[in-house]
Amino acid sequence: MKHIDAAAHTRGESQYVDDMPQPADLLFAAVFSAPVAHGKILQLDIKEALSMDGIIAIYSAKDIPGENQIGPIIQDETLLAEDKVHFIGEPVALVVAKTGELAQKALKKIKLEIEELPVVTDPRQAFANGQIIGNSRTFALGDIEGAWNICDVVVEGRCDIAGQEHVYLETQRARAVPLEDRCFRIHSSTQSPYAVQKSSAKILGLSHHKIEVDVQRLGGGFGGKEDQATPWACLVALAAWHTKKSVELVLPRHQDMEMTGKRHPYSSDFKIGLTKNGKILAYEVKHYQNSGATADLSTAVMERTLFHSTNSYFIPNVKIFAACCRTNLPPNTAFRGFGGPQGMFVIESAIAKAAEKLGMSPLEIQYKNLLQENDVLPYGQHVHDARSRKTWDEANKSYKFPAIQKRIAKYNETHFETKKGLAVMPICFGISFTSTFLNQAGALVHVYTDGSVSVSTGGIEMGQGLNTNLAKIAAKAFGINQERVKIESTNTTRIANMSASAASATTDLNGNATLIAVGQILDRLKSLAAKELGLSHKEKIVIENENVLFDGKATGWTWGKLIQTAYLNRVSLSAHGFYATPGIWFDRDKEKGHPFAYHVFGTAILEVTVDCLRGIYDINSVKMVHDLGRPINELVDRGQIEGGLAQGLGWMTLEELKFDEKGKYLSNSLATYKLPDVYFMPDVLEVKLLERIDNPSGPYGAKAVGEPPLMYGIGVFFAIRNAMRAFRPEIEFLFDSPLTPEKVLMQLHADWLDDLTNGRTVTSGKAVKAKKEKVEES
Ligand code: MTE
Ligand code: LUZ
Ligand code: MOS
Repeated sequence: MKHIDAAAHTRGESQYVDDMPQPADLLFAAVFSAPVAHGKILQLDIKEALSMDGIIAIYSAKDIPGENQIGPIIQDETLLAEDKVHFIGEPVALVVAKTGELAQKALKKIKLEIEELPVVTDPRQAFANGQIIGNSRTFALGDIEGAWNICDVVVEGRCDIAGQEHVYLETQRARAVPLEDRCFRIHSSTQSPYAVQKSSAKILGLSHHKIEVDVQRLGGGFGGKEDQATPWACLVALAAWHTKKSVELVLPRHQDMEMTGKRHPYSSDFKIGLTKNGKILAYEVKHYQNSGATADLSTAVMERTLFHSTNSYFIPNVKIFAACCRTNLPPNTAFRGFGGPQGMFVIESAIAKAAEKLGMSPLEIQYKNLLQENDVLPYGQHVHDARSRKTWDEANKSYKFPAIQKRIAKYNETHFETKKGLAVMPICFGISFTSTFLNQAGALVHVYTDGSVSVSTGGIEMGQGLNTNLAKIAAKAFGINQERVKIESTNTTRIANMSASAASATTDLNGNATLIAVGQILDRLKSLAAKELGLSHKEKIVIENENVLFDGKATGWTWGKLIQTAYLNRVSLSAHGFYATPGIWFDRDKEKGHPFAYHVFGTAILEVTVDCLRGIYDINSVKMVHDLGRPINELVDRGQIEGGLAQGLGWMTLEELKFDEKGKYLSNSLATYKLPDVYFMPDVLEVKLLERIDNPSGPYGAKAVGEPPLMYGIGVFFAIRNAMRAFRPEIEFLFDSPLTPEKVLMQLHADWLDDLTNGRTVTSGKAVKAKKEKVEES
């Protein structure tokens, strides 16, 4: 089965917020935001802007009728700035005009007088200043202090990990429509309709039931709309409240990039201790998360960093510290992996450095320490059905790691300017929201008298294929053709109090809720059929291919007949299903528990070629064995694996966020922020699925797929680094991402450049030349 939206997307017929027919009264908004990263607001002057033709109104904090507060976890975020601004791009005022162009024009005429305050952009400096959001946290296992003494080698280092733009194709946007009795309907490009409902109700001082949020689909979210779709929806709601007209806001790309948060950059210190055979005995890490100016989801993101700091490895003595550090940057937010990738990057760096010290292949250390059945993770959960080794062994069997290593060694002996590098990247990602209460979902299923089916859930289609999965789940559960099933928009009047579509758990949660709703209807239908057909064992009735069977034999009833009969007998053909993931919990006082329903495992092997004189590189191949359980729709899942990988590769290599020391964002367009394109993708991409084993937690045995494959991309950093080491083994390269071609070049030739700029004889240049001659000789 194809992605359910494939045809409509291809024809450009799929509707997004601003494609819906425009109401006659529609007005357009634009956001005026802070021009400096930290300061006191002295005066906001809107007179000139307000006098322009076509400008209807300009609103600021004082125009908010309810509470000016949209913080999702910690109440530290205003919708519109009050007396201070905390990052460049912080919303200060909202212009409402007859057209979007006019609204944008008016922004330039607004004057904001500000007394500037000191700006902090570095998380370590923020930490030193005591600018911490929430509490710092520590996960611990075993006896770390005792363990250092029994290690043969101890290695320390530092990582600096960059953030990442979401670059959803559809920028942030929302439309608010006033309804009777001071109610509002909001169309929002959000992963979390209930977050939008709650916050806009608070802003307007209304109860939740006065706000209806409807979401057809998103042109991508990637976490960037888990929480940060909310302000734009609140702003149009505010404008609709005042004007009593429909109002739409669409952020132009550069404003979207300036005003919204990104993946969190981290700066981390690690210390790792091993036996001389490569068994890891101790690991200590300190993570300084660059949270940006407000809490947003930072504390939850940091929590997932804690959970994934040992990736796929069992380490008996562990201490993991993390803190959210408040800086004057846009508030960073959810991004595919949600803090997990940062934690995993650091342990992989530690292993890489330890391997160099031990003169051992990192693969040897990785493999020796992979999780085994029933190993305990630092947060107290034992892994069950640990497929780390299984995916590694399967990948090794299919792709033959030793043969690749040998071929690469040979290549590097016989090539001077270009070097090849290899890395293996195992992943282990926990599935469930780490805040246990969020793991709940509802589904509302109607069967109409013609036998067609309507399914509503709290899940959001953001391109990931949720609706394709849900349609298949509902059709399979009913035993009917999939064409009969329609997946409705996500609407807060049909499904209440939904969690965000996030944490890769959307199909798990909403698919299970759908199965529960379908099960209720089926149960009623089977009781009726048993009665009408005079059959005593209703549990022997099944519906298959739209036919009602008893004990495997045809009854003569079709799906159509069954539904007609049910209707005439006044049997309810609607049901609401509710699902809450069983068996999960976490105790934040003890920092122990069982937070995840299960883990997703996999192993990828990545090969690159680096041009060591120019710094540029090619990704030759990525080959992996990934565990999908029993996929609902393999094609959709393969799309998620490839897309996630692409995003991970981009994060590690090309995508470089640039802020100056005053907190000004310099890479605010797609001309200055480089994304991977189809040419950048590996020449060879092989995805093998681990043999299909049911996952008891997933609908029909499926495993979540959305986020984990991104983390294979981390391997490309270490593959490039290995190639660099083949060229200059004497240099200790930094664990500083992204490893852009510029950084490759500068690190490979840093000493040479240093000699040049200081007027010294270029000694390293001579060394390189001598090496070239030697290789050519051989
Ligand atoms: N795939 C597409 N095409 N678009 C997206 O926005 N978001 C990712 C992932 N894959 C995303 C995507 C993120 S961050 C998550 S958490 C999951 O999809 C969410 O959907 P799921 O829970 O159904 O996997
Ligand atoms: N959001 C959240 C997430 O609130 N909790 C999580 O654990 C999570 N994990 C991944 C992505 N979003
Ligand atoms: Mo994804 S970061 O859970 O939206």
